[in-house]
Amino acid sequence: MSAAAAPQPANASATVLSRRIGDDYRISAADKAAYHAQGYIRFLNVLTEAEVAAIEQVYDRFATGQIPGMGRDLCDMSGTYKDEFKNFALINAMLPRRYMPSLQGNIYERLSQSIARQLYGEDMDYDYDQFLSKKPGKARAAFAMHQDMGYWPVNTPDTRTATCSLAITESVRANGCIAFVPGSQKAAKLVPHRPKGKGDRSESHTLEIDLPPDTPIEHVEVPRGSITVHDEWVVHGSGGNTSDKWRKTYVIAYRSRATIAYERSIGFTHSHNDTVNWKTALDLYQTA
Ligand SMILES: O=C(O)CCC(=O)C(=O)O
Repeated sequence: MSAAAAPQPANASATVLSRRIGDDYRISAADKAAYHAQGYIRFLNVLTEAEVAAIEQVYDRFATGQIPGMGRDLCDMSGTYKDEFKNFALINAMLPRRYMPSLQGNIYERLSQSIARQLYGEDMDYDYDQFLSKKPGKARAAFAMHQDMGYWPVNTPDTRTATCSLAITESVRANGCIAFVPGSQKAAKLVPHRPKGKGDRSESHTLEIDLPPDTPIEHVEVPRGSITVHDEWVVHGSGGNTSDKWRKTYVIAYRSRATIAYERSIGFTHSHNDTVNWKTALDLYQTA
């Protein structure tokens, strides 16, 4: 006689979706697999309106140039270090937490750390943060296509990275949302990067790569309060802002404790004021 089938709980076959539980953002197995397959993922509506509004008040002090003493950490990623702040199109405030320590421990930090640790393990810690703001009506406010590894020391042994981007405003094609080449992270290899414009890195921090014209690109549109995450090898960038509204993004990247310790020991802090004493993608490109 066969045993009677055990009664199934009502939701036994229901798919478990990614969801927020307090300061934790629980990633579903399907989303985790999609992240590793594509090199990026989006999580919709993670922060509440009140949480984003509170962060935006601080954010706007950087985006309007009210924080003194940043040197090259306040620059235009679509221009040069010589540009005057009033003429910036893509305002990049590096390391806002360094210049305003009260940002430490905010709700986005707590949620994004939970995301990074689920994707890569409990040794993932805060590495750097960044505010990226595109002014309205600035077609030139594009972030050139690149791999994040293109900007970092190339000899770091453990490259694992989860870079989280919180949409402080909605992020859509018209205001220059982030765009990825799906699966381009799979080779885990640097493609040649060159300095943007006239080719002098002392004039501009920005690097760029050439993509074949038929390269598939996914533009990832998200509402305010959503988070996208990408890895260190995926090719990505973003277009200009042709809309009449700002695009504001709050980036926090997580890397392993060992990697952070190693990179600090060679003097790399992600500040544009660092003196570069390490091998970069540019050395590879110039000697290629
Ligand atoms: O959000 C963007 O426009 C690009 C940001 C980016 O390239 C990055 O965070 O690595």
